[in-house]
Amino acid sequence: MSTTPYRVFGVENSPFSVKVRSYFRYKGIPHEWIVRNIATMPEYQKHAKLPIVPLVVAADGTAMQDSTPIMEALEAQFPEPSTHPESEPNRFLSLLLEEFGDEWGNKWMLHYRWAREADQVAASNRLVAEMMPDVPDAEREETAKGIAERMVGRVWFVGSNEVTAAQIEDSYVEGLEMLEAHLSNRAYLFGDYPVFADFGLWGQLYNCLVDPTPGGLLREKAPSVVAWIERMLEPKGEGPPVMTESFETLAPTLLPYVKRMCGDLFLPWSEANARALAAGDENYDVELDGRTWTQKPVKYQAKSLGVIREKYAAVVDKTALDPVLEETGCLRWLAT
Ligand SMILES: N[C@@H](CCC(=O)N[C@@H](CS)C(=O)NCC(=O)O)C(=O)O
Repeated sequence: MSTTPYRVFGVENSPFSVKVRSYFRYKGIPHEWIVRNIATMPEYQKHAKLPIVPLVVAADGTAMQDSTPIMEALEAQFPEPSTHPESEPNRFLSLLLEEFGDEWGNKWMLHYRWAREADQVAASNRLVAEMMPDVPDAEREETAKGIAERMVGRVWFVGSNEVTAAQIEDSYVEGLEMLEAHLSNRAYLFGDYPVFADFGLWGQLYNCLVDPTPGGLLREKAPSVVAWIERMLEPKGEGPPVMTESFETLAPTLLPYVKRMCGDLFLPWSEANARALAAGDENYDVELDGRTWTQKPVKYQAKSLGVIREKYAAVVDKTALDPVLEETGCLRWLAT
């Protein structure tokens, strides 16, 4: 039995794992980070109900999976320092951007990781080094090649294909440029302290930074985003103990990002995906920002759209929130 209260099974190369680890670090919740590899697999398998990381195991053996519910459960138990902005519209925008980071940010990360040879080689070698440290040197290259081949065949899952590649990459670059403007004069997305939005988006961009193509774009176009990525590895609050900035000072650079990323791309995509899944379609096409997107429907993202809609519905006083969601083109996808 471990003497630390929480064990976090994860992988450095998994955006959702590092997201949860940074959350533990920021909150100061005692935990042990356990790399899920061949050696730790039997212990992992004793607790995991789904074959995914992160897996968080409490001292009493309670197991948790899925990064957002994990953070919500911990937030209820360890409310300070809070990782939610204290009022609307900031509070809900943080939840929306967390969901955006998890689901659209994951398209950036996985697409770039497996789209070009240079990134495939870098990523597959990192995966072998982290998860199969005992593979003899002579077999390393072959093993990495096998991983790359398998993964290249699987990125359809996030909708990365010949039709969508340009839109994924354009949204990455546009998103970085907008985030650069936003983060050039603040430490975290909503001011001096990290909130759910930071953790969700960060896990994906932290992983983008280590691959040659997306990492090169980050360094070239977004030095303030790189500084934020580095800060978020061990996040600490900065400045006076004010939770987040006022909406008015965030809005000029935050709202354009929410509009382009969530209103024009992510939410209409998520809605089309959920519709196709409900209709039992094999494949779907949707017009996103004037371009055709095509992919097979995926289940988890339909469920998480339902969850963000429930979170929207649960906002008791929507007076400050609805005009902002309307202005950013998000309202029609959330208020159903
Ligand atoms: N929605 C889940 C997604 C977790 C997830 O997709 N994890 C990936 C790694 S980033 C995974 O475990 N894939 C299977 C594997 O690596 O064995 C979450 O937020 O935790």
